[in-house]
Amino acid sequence: MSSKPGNADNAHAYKLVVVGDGGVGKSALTIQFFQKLFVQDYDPTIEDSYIQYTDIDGEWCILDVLDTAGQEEFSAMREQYMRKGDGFLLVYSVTDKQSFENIGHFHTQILRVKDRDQFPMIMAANKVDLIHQRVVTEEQGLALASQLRVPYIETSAKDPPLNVDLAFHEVVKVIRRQPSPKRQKKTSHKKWRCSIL
Ligand SMILES: Nc1nc2c(ncn2[C@@H]2O[C@H](COP(=O)(O)OP(=O)(O)OP(=O)(O)O)[C@@H](O)[C@H]2O)c(=O)[nH]1
Ligand SMILES: [Mg+2]
Repeated sequence: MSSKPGNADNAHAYKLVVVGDGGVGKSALTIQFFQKLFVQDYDPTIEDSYIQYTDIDGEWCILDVLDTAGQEEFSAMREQYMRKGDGFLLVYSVTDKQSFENIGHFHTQILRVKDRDQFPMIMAANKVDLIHQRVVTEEQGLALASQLRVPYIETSAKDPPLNVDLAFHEVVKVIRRQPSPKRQKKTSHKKWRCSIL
C-alpha cells in the first residue's frame, strides 16, 4: 500500500464505487489493486472500503474505494452508496451472461440517483483469463460500452493481473475530464414542459 507522500497534503479525494452482480470479481479486483494479491475463495461482500494515496498522471490523490455487495439480497443498499460515488466501476464477468445483461441496470440506476445524463464510469469485463469459460465476447462488451458511452477495459484479478490498476486509474481520469458542474446538470424536462404550456 502506498504511504502518504511528502507533497500530498492537498491531495484531492475521489470516492470510487465498485458495482456489479455477485461473484463477478469486484472484491478480487479491489484487493488486487490495494493489496497486490489474488483472493481465490468466494466470500460474498456486504460492504468494504479501502483507502490509499495514489499517484495518477503525476498528481497525488486519495482513492477511497467502496467494494459493494452484488448479491441481490443486499440490493436495497444500492441507492445509498450510489449517492456517495464520484465515479463507478461497472464490473461483469465474461463467464456470466446475466452479469453482462445487468450492467445496463446499474448504469441506469446510477444516472437516476445522480439525476444526470452522464456520469464518470468505466465498464470492466473481468475474468478474461478464463478463456474456455468465456461467454461474453469483446465485441459484445465494446458494443454495450459504446452504447452507454463509457470506456471498456478487459481485466483479470488473477495473477498475473491484467489492467487492474488501469481500470481504477481510468475512473479517476474520467472524473478529472468531466466538464464544469454547471454543464453537468441533466436537461430539465420540467422547464421545457412549462414553456409549451
Ligand atoms: N479466474 C478468475 N477468477 C476470478 C477473477 N476475479 C474473481 N475471481 C474469482 O471469482 C470468485 C468471486 O469473486 P469476488 O471478487 O468475491 O466476487 P464479488 O463480485 O466481490 O462478489 P460479491 O461480493 O458477492 O458481490 C472468487 O472465487 C474469485 O477468486 C478473475 O479475474 N479470474
Ligand atoms: Mg465481493
